[in-house]
Amino acid sequence: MFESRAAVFTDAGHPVSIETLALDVPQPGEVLVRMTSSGVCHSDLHVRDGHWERPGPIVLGHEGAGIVEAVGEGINPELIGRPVALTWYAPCLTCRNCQLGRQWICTGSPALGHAMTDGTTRLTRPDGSPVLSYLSIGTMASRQVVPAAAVVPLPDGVPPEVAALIGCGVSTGVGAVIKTAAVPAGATVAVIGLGGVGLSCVMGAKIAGASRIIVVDVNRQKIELAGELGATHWVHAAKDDPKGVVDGIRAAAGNGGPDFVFEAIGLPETISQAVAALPPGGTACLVGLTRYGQSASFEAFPFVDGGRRIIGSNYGSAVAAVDFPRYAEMYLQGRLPIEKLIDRRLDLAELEDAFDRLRAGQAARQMVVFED
Ligand code: PAD
Ligand code: ZN
Repeated sequence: MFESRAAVFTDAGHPVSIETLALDVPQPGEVLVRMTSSGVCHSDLHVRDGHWERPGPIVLGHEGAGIVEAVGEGINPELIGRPVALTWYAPCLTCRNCQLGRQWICTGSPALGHAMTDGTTRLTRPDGSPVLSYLSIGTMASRQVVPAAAVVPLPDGVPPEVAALIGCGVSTGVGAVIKTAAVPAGATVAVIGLGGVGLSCVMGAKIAGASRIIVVDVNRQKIELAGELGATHWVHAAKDDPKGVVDGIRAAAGNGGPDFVFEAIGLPETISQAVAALPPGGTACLVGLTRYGQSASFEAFPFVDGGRRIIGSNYGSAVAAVDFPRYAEMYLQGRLPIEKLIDRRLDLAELEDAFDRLRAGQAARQMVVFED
């Protein structure tokens, strides 16, 4: 039995509690990871604020990296001591989508139940009651047991925070551009919303060789950071002037609008802006996740008449075992400056403050650091 210091979500809209939980040893097909870093992603905040129903108590966090400390039966012991990034969508490898190579929309992932593959959890409170792990990995914990399919070893030399960011924001944003939308060199790209995900879309557009990269945010500091990552044009969005945003994107792109628009916030109004900014033949790629039950709208006639497209991108179409090491390699070559996303480092105890800053759109990526 181990101990784990973890951020536990129990009730929507209430602060998370920092608790010391008991952690059982890994069972067959499982891996024990000592966490080194966990990013604070807006998806954790969606859960914390009750936008998505999630069963409590559950350890938050899904963008993490660590060192393997122990393995269960059937797992290669050579993994012990290896630095790994964690995928928040451990594939079942047997459902139809996995068989088709589309692990990012696996329908049998243990992540759907926020538990191990057998549906049970390795974490308990002192009274013996079980605690779930968000998306089966609950990375806001000093130690975790996770399904082996969630663990991806990375090449040497990748810092823990960079590894953690590859686990969600980077794969989601870079992958949306280079995998889901497959943006060709020379295309024009706009990105609406510049959090960890949108800034990663900017990095992806740069790698893809986009000719113009237009960025949109309400926060000027985010726009400046996007400039360091490759943005060529910007629109400072005023929340009360949606048409001004659309006009600004179109003017900056030329040719009637950008070939691709990536929406990386998840608000109905910015989704509508993404579609409205498209020229004929353009593609809106929706990356931001809304609250449950929300719809977005667009004017149907020009959409059809102009042969426009809308696509959804989950996890940047990531096949973690293949794509995580690729992104890590690009980081090591200096082509993905992932470290620039790091806004500040914090202790788990400061998580509510980090959520406040994220809610206000102030932070790029805030990283929880775990002391050994
Ligand atoms: P974030 O909160 O760090 O970034 C959002 C950005 O949008 C901030 O920079 C805000 O200033 C900006 N913003 C807010 N409102 C507006 C507006 N009206 N106009 C322009 N800019 C605005 O979030 P994040 O980057 O962590 O996550 C973004 C979304 O992506 C969020 O909904 C998250 O849940 C989702 C996500 N999706 C996937 C996926 O697989 N599709 C994975 C991970 C995260
Ligand atoms: Zn995330």
